[in-house]
Amino acid sequence: MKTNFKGVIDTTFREGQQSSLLFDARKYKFSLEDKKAIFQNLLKLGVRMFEFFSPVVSEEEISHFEILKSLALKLGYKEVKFLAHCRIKKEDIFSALKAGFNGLNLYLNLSPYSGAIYSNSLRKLIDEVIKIIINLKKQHPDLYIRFSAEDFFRSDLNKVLNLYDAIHRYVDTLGIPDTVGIAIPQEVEKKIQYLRKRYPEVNLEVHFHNTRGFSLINALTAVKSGANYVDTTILGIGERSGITSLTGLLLNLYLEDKNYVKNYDLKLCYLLNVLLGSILNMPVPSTEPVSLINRTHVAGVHQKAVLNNKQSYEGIPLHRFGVNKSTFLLGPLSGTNLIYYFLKEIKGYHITKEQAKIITKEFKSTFSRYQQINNPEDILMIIADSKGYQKK
Ligand code: HCA
Ligand code: CU
Repeated sequence: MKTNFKGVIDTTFREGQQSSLLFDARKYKFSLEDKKAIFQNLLKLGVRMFEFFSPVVSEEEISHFEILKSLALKLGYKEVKFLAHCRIKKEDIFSALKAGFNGLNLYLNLSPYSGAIYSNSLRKLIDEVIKIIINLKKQHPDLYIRFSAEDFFRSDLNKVLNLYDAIHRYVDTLGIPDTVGIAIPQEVEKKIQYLRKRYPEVNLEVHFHNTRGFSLINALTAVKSGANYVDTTILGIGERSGITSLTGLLLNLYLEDKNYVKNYDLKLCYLLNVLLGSILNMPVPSTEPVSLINRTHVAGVHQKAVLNNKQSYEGIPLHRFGVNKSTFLLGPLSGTNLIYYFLKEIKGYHITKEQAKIITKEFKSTFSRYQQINNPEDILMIIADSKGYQKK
């Protein structure tokens, strides 16, 4: 398989910290301990590029970045890119270099909604950007530089192309962010293929917001159309409805072709989702592909079928992504098979299938009477005990 895809750029520490879920969890930002746990597990998974806030945001962010950088070295990870998300402004760039970043994710908004072009002519803007970038490369030849025209999909394509034509020789990567999440896959395919042809030598990085629910399909489409990097966060958290989910993307790339994700230890995916869920004090959302809920079965006929053959209602090998078991929710929709299995194999009652059938009938018809008991399994055992069945 010929692919341009080189990997994900994780921005949980930058875009992710702009998520309202941190406000809901009354955390507002990650603690150093949160960041260390997230960082170490992302490294283990195989992530090697991390985006951070511009150091001008706060002294605390700088000190956390320094600690994480030395942690990576201590753990023996040498080829890690630490990318500072900076406005194309001298103060941001200077403080990022001073703090010890080895890459800059620079950005500027050219869309009609930003005002940047109107307060300045495009020619003048391009000259300024190019001067800064050429100087940077001259003084720091090893510095990784990415440049993004923010709100790419609402910007005048010709204006962005004028700028990208002028700078593409001097940067490592050109960014294509869908800042407000308006792009649809057909447009993504067309534009990425076009940019790929126009700039064959430079990396293309994409960044999709999930406003319309398209961040995952847009990212997948971009990779298939020739993009090199995709920005992701764990659980897709980010500004407004967030961006592409890291594990959701890895799963979908795997289903497309295993070679895309050969550098990732996929079985750590679910653990990462659970880790962030625990930090945000919420379960892994049902919209996440790599979730236990995708292996949880409720209807009796489904439960019976899955007990015989998992593939009957599980279409994706989620066990490869760390979701190691199927779950059956016992409730009034469950059938004899599951209740027999549960009482005999899990709880150790000496019962026959016929006896399980009688218990099931009673369980379904009397379930609503046990309003003070929250756990359906407890109700089931009260009924089994009332019949005098013995446990092993
Ligand atoms: C932001 C906007 C941004 C930047 C993406 C990029 C976006 O919060 O500054 O630098 O490529 O979605 O455009 O996240
Ligand atoms: Cu963004």
